[in-house]
Amino acid sequence: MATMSSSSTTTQCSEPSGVWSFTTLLNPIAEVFFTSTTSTKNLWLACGTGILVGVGLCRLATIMSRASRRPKNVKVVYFKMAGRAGAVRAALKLARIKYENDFVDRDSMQELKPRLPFGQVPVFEVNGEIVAQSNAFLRYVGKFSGLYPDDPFDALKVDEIVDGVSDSMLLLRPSLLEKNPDKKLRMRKELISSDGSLRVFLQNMERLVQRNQDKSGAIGRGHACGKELTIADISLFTILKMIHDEIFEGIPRTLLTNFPLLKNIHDNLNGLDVWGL
Ligand SMILES: N[C@@H](CCC(=O)N[C@@H](CS)C(=O)NCC(=O)O)C(=O)O
Repeated sequence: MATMSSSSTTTQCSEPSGVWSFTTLLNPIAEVFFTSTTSTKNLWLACGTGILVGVGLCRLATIMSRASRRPKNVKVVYFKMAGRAGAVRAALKLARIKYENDFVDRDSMQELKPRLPFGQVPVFEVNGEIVAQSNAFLRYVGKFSGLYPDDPFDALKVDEIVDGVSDSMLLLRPSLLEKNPDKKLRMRKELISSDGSLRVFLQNMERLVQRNQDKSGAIGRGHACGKELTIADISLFTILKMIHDEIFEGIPRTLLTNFPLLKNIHDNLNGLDVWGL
């Protein structure tokens, strides 16, 4: 009968040949360290400590340099509503960056138009310069508040949601511009019909959030991607809130009950005291 010898135990615990592992990498280093003389060990320790201190100092320098670039005063030029500026205002509040609202109406907008980079609002005044594009500005603010990941892939996943939300706003535009109230309602009904574009957007977003949450392990924690609050949540919240608050006649808040993860994100963020103008 075969007995389990110490050599068979070793064989069982060793890595399969040809497979890279962390221990394969660390073993030669550990071997050198533990067979070294005391003075060599001290050299190793000094090198390790030096590297750690260096990395820490670099990180501190990045944080300080970023802090020194924080805009002192920002102006948000937009209508007196959330719309495409709601997420930016919320992010500015979370980043504790002071801002001022410069409200426009349809008339003043026409006057301003020739001076706006893309002839549209919102625009943002920062350090005396006018900058357009709400998502670009949202990312800029997110970088000062830890709401936008440093890791390029995590940032890409955040952008995927932010830009998706931006597209969904375009779906509402034709019915917003429609003057005839009956036609407006018909258009809204169409948007949320079983294959209507707003419903399909919400279905796709629910599925994406589900995949993101499965991957991050933060299931049901009320975030759109990753484990922390990001500008993806803030951006997504703005459209969910518009639906929840029934600001578009003909689009009822009950629509959200079909999308439990999105509803959870709405409920999770609704308590933040950052949603005003
Ligand atoms: N991509 C731009 C879109 C801005 C946009 O569509 N602005 C609308 C108001 S929400 C506008 O200025 N419309 C007036 C026009 O185009 O003349 C952004 O996100 O900032």
